[in-house]
Amino acid sequence: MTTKEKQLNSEYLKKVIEMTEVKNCSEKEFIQALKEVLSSLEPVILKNEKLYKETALLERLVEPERVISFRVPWVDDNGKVQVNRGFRIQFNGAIGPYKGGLRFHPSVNQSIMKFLAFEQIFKNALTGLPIGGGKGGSDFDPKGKSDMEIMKFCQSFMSELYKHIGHDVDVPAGDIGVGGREIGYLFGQYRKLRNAYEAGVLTGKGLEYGGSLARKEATGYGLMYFMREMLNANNISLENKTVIISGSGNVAIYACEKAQAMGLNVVAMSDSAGCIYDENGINLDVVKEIKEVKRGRIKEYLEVVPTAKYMENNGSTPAIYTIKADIVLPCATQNDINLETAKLLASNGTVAVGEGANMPCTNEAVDFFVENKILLAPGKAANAGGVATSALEMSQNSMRQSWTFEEVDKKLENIMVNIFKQCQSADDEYELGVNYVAGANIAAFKKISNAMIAQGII
Ligand code: NDP
Ligand code: 2IT
Repeated sequence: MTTKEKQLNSEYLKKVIEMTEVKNCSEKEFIQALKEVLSSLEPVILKNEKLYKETALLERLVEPERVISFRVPWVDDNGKVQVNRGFRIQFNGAIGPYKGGLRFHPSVNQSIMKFLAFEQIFKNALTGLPIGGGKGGSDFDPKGKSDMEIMKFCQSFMSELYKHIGHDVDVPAGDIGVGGREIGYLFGQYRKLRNAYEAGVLTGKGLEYGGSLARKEATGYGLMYFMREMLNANNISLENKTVIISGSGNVAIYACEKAQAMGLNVVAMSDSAGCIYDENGINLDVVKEIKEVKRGRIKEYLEVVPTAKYMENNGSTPAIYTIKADIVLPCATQNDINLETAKLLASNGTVAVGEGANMPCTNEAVDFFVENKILLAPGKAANAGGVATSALEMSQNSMRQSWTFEEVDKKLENIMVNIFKQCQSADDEYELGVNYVAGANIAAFKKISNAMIAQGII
């Protein structure tokens, strides 16, 4: 039980949390996300408890509008039939068409899909753009698969998914294991099945066929814009700061690129097997070549930079978090930082943590950071630059125009500055004491709850 749960005064909130735990008892990540959000909403719930109760606002908020699960059969290069499970969770469409990525990873299950879709509702509301919350994916493992196998899988996945999506209905994009290559195959199959060129049905597309400049960079760049705002607001200078970044995928690479452009020294990056430590600063061109071109492992960095060190993961704390750094950017996956790791970071002098990934800190780690005044930029705010730029891609597709890199980047920067302002305002209004996790949840909730109440009991 986290500290926040123990202190709840709202009977309505307590009842809803209990109910959701019973109803979703086998879905631990979903329950974790629900508890983090719901328990932080108490100050706003108490102000209007009667209305929320009468309209069953919270009971409706925690129940997805639709959960779609489907079979994905495909034939591998050896002619063997493989069967995976596909998902699309259309969680909340009050603000706009469902919007959120697709994750291809063997760990994918309904609980992970629902936690991601639930977080996405709040994240998308914070962007200020008209997008509802959704998420999807499959337990398909892209590692070690040939290009042909990836294509066949994507085609089979889309053969079912296409029935449920559309540019005004639900707009998927990438997430772990889904990047430009996969979006290309998915778009091709959608176009063939629909016999129409509906560019806005997917985002993260290639630049040749409706993609937006700066979408690839957006999540990582946006994270650093948010970090800059948060550090400035708390009088912490960016100068001479060292950074470690978990992961070495899309988010991690472009967080590193922007951090370096801001003059920060990024000394470590990782993948699920271990991390590289280069005290002179990571050579990002080498990482890009390994990850974006060769689709290799992070330890191959040492083949080009032999002075760097490689540390393999063993034990409950990923090796990267044993490295001392002022700023820590978890950009890999959920629950990467538990309480023990959070304490280790604190003892190493970390002043700020920026969640590039979705829910990379356990609830106990979140509480520890907040209580110990380590600045925490919550994922649903700090990594919203990706989906925000996806929404900008949808706008460009609707207008049949495209903006320059600088135009999109500037809009992204403004959106991130505005998201930080919303977190700060909620923090001030509810006297949260520098708690941007609660600030983000409250700011997003206000918008979503107003939209849901205005639209009646649906
Ligand atoms: P990628 O697939 O490009 O990269 C994922 C990275 O995380 C890889 O380095 C991968 O290592 C590592 N990783 C994945 N799963 C695990 C695991 N179980 N344990 C340890 N390491 C792991 O994904 P993205 O960069 O797109 O996504 C990273 C995070 O950011 C996710 O939480 C995603 O939900 C979130 N996010 C992504 C956005 C986007 O626009 N792409 C937007 C907002 C959030 P390995 O190769 O060894 O698996
Ligand atoms: O978690 C996320 O916000 C994403 N994976 C991006 C979603 C999107 O629709 O661009």
